[in-house]
Amino acid sequence: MANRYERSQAIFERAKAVIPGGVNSPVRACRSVGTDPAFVAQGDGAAIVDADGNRYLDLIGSWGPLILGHTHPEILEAIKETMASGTTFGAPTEIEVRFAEALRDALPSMEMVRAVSSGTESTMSALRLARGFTGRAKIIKADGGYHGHADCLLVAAGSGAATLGIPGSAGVPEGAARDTIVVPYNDLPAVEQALAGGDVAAVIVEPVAGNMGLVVPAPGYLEGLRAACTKHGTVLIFDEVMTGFRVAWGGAQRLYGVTPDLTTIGKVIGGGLPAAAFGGRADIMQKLAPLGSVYQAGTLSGNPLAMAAGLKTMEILARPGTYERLEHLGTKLGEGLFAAAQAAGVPACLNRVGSMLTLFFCAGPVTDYATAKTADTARFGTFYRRMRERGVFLPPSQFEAMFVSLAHTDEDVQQILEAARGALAD
Ligand code: KE4
Repeated sequence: MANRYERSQAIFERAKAVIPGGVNSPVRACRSVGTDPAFVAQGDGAAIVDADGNRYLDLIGSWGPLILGHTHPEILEAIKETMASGTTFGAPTEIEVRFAEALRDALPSMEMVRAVSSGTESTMSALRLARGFTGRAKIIKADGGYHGHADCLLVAAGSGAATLGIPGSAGVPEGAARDTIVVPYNDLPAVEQALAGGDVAAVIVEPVAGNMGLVVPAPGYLEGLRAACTKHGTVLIFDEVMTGFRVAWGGAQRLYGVTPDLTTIGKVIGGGLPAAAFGGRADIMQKLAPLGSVYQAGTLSGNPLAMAAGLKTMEILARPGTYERLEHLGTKLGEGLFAAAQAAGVPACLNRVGSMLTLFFCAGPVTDYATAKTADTARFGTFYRRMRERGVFLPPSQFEAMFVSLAHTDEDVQQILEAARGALAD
């Protein structure tokens, strides 16, 4: 049988000679699902085509940004139009103001906004700002929460519930980790215990967790974080890099009705180009250079092309029926995947909010990282490989979320479910 990955494999060999692991972001190497990556050649709405011409229905969506699907004509047009005037200036442009105004209109808690070029930059900057505003050193994050790769965030949970972090990566010095307290997600008493220790500048949390697989906030959890942070004068940061404009117009703060002090946001708002942002209470944001004493900067921050793609994306998402459609697709896919696992007698549980979802290969419930880790990752790897053979591109990790886009049709969902029934029967 012809090797369906011949070209991808040849490119991968070249890639490994010049890029560590052959990829520019580790998860893309597919190491946790026991196969090599397919190199993508073309996006096309809900689908992608790899270097060997194999076509897949895409449930990665570039890890969230492509809520409109690939090669959306209005997005490409907006970029082309903007490009005609230039690509970057290193000087302020009006489109950056429109972008900040659009974010503030959609998320009123973002009274002021600073644009950056990645989610990591947004969270790293927001944490420095919270520390500068409060004069405090400690930060609290959830075990299994991912907020990008700034040193103070690459911290593993120490032993016990609310203990000081230990480096979660080589190269992170003890000093960069020791002020980070790691607590279990959905565990409010652990946060209150950590806050009671004093000197906490910020709590940073994914209001819907997407980086341990999808985990939903327990009833009252977000409200509890809000009250506890207010009581201790600690800055509450909602990391909406993944949930912003994904789970609702605006984000999870609108869905759950809880207002953070700062929000970090990215992915969807870049429209497929590198753009992210952080923002929130004006009294905090005004501490930022050039107004205040907290330094933060970026050569391509507010890049006009990314602003154009992001603004057009937000404009399209604001149209009537958008989130109802995403909810419909997410429901169909989630219910169908769970039913397919049940029919195959495979222990599984399905967590979903809107168009982001995860099928965990364990009976569940999955409510935090400890329970997520009980999932059968070997079985997930087999499922991933079987689905790719059947033309469906899943995120290559049990601890990631699938994303459905507005480009997916009901027929696409049925095709995915057909593939899942086959893959699970194997
Ligand atoms: P980036 O620096 O990768 O743009 O954003 C970091 C980040 C921050 N906050 C949240 C909630 C995020 O999900 C992310 C990035 N998410 C991962 C996917 N789980 C990006 C994929 C990758 O690392 O290649």
